[in-house]
Amino acid sequence: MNTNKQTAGLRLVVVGVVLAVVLMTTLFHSTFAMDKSKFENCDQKGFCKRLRGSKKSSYIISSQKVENGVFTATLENKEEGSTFDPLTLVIESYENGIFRMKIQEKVDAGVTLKNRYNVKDVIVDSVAKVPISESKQNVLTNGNSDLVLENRDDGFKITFKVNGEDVIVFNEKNLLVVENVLREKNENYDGESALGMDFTYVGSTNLYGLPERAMRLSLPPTKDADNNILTEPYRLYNLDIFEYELNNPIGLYGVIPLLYGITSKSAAGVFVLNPSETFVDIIGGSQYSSHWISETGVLDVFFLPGPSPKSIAKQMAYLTGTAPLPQRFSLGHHQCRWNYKDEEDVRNVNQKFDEYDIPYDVLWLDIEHTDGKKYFTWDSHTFPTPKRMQEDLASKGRKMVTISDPHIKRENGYFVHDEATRNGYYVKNSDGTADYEGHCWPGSSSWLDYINPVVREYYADLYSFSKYEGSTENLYTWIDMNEPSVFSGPEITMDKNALHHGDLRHREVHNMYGFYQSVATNLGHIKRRNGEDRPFILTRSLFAGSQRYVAKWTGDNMAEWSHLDIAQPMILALSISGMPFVGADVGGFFGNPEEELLVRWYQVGAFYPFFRAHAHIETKRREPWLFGDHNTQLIRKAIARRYTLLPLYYTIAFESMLTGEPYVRPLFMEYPNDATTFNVDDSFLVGTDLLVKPVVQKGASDILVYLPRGVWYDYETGQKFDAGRGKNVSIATSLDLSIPVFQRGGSILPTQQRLRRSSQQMVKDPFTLTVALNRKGEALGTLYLDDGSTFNYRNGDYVYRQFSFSNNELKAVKGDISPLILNTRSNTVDSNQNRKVDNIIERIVIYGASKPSSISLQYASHDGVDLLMSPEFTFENNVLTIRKPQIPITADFVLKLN
Ligand code: NBV
Repeated sequence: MNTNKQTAGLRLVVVGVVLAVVLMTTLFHSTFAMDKSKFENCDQKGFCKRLRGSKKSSYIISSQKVENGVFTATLENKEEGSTFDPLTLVIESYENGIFRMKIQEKVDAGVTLKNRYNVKDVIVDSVAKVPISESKQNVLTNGNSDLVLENRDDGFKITFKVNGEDVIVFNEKNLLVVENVLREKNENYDGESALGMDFTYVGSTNLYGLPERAMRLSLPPTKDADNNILTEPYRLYNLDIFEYELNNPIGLYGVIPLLYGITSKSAAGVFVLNPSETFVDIIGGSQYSSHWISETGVLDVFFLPGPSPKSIAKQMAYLTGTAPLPQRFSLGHHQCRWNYKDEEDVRNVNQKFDEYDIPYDVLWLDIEHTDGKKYFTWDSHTFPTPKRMQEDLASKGRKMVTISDPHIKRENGYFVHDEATRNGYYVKNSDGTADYEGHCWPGSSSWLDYINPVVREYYADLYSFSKYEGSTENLYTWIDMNEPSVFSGPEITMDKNALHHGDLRHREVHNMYGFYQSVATNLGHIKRRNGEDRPFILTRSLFAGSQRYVAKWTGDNMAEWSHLDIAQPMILALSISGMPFVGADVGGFFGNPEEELLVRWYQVGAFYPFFRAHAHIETKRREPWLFGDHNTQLIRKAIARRYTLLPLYYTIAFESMLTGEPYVRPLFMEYPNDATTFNVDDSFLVGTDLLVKPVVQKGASDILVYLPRGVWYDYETGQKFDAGRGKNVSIATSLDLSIPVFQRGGSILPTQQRLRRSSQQMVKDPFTLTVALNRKGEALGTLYLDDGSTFNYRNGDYVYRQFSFSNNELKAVKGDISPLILNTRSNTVDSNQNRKVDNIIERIVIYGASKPSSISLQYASHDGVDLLMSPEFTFENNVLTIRKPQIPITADFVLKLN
């Protein structure tokens, strides 16, 4: 009886516990969901609804002429009684076969027009125009690519031709619309001047670009070939979406309006210079097309000829600039959390990294470090001695980053608010009578109007050491919430009618608000030390061109396997669109990662260009030593791997500044003729030479990796994989084995193998070269070195080495940067390198060589004496290791395998 009662009681308890767990899990999950009711879709936006429907035009080209290398024409509407007004079409051209097309209302059409906003500051000054000529009737050429103009019965089309092949057709579907303020007005009218247009990507069913969203890299159609709606269109509108959902075409924090298509023969795309809210449909079928709908602005399109995905990246960089060489420390490992509570917390965390022998470079402070969310101040209770704290970090070669959001607390006596109010530096409300006000972290807030260059100067000066009290030269900046995020605003952002400098409505510049905060913050960092060192700034929002000023991360992801998985395509989409310095929160921002997930995230995060662990304030602490010894060791190993590769990352970043190629890239960028790579976005290449395959599945014991054509070597063991013309290989994996990483046969990688506390302590360390031979027994590689922080490289204060292996000889010579330079007008690097360094090469590892009988090494010593020696070597498991050759890194040498 008694036992029965007990069992019944126990059962009740068990049921209770189960119910509680179920309830908690549901609750937990229900807090983990994007609130879709907060965001509008295309149908709820008048302009999108109007243009996404069947609104078609039938323009034809008339009165065309080429004058002074510029093409102009009128687009006349063929249909009688239609609401479409005549338009002006202007086409010009730039170097590299780029065409630029602008379509606007014809000003002599007898219509009163509001001036449309012409974007500034995105296209760099160093671009150069190339005159257009008419090679045949209706064929415009710039010498590199052509535009063929054609009037058909139902309207005109323009075909972009590269190497004689059609690649993109503009207006094939007659979706060109330039709304006119007078004609379009009706009671549902919410915009003033919407734009619509279509592009067909000839022969392509793989379209890429349009960051930022949590999607696969190859963008799926949003409509089918018959124009049936499949999903919402892709949305290009900077938004702070709380707990964003995966595979939702809605846009996240940043926008780069680039969309290109590839086939196994070509790549070609369009870059649409428009910062207003834009929707893009991708229409499926045997070849995809895109339909662009912008709320306002100028119809301003750049046609990018490719012909390869890499050349598209270069053409974007040619137009919008490359990312400058970052501070070396910023390529190290960053430790962040919302929030490190106080100075003692910072001290402890910093110390623990040393105790556990885990390198890191930067400790980050989130919003709680401020006095009541007033940026440029410190909470005097928790952070009473910020300078001392930074100096303490600096004594170990480390830096600090503080956050600085764009909302300014409306509190009298707060100097930023007082000055901004007094000087009229805030964005204004819709009738321009008062400062725009909204709710954000500090409570009632206003937003600095970065669109105004005067405000940018003002904001830049806030970063001066005298204005930003408690800051030192070891302090750098994180700008968040700059979409801008406005808790009380429509769709959690700023009212579209808010007024900016120059009488601009917020709707006209929305997607550039974060861009301009980036410009101003960057300027502040340059100014505070009179240009002595390079800025380091991380942003959440961006627009095309932001790469010139900031690094970028993918915002508030979740501690879930699916988010670990999507991080790769998100990073790649930004990388191929011009923003190379990117990363995702390692560990996942929301929620508590299980141990396996955390370890897996570190293992791949260590290969992201920007490598930072971060976590939400309500999560459990998750510094690397909190998960048991074994996991700590695994995380440590992952981080250490990044540090050994720092010379490679730094070299890639330097080369990227000159070439415009991204730091990490999808396989198709290096293997564009291999169509299998088009849908591979779950692995990536670091530069051209390391293939990284993240493990994003719990409990995985083996994993399929696609190796493109050629020979690859397991980066750790040197095990050789002949991929023939490209093939899948199955690789054993476990947490202990880490994730698969392969070195490309044909490459030479510079590394530093000694584990230090931070990047600064590695400066004098010797190098290891890892040579991986291709089928011909050849390999190439480079190494860039400088002081890590200043702009002195511009005057030649750097070392750039080139290594090559062929005919059983490894040679080192001075590297030549001239073939890398994308645009000589924007190049600031002196090609005469003159830096003196004492580092040596302490080891050379060769994958793919056979065992030599002896090795000879020849080089000139510092004082010019010719040295000849026979370094020691071992040959084990097909890996040849040359021990202690001790060659000065700047010496030209020849190492011969006999
Ligand atoms: O400043 C707090 C957080 C920050 O930790 C995160 O990285 C940002 O993306 N911030 C967003 C604001 C609130 C997020 C819920």
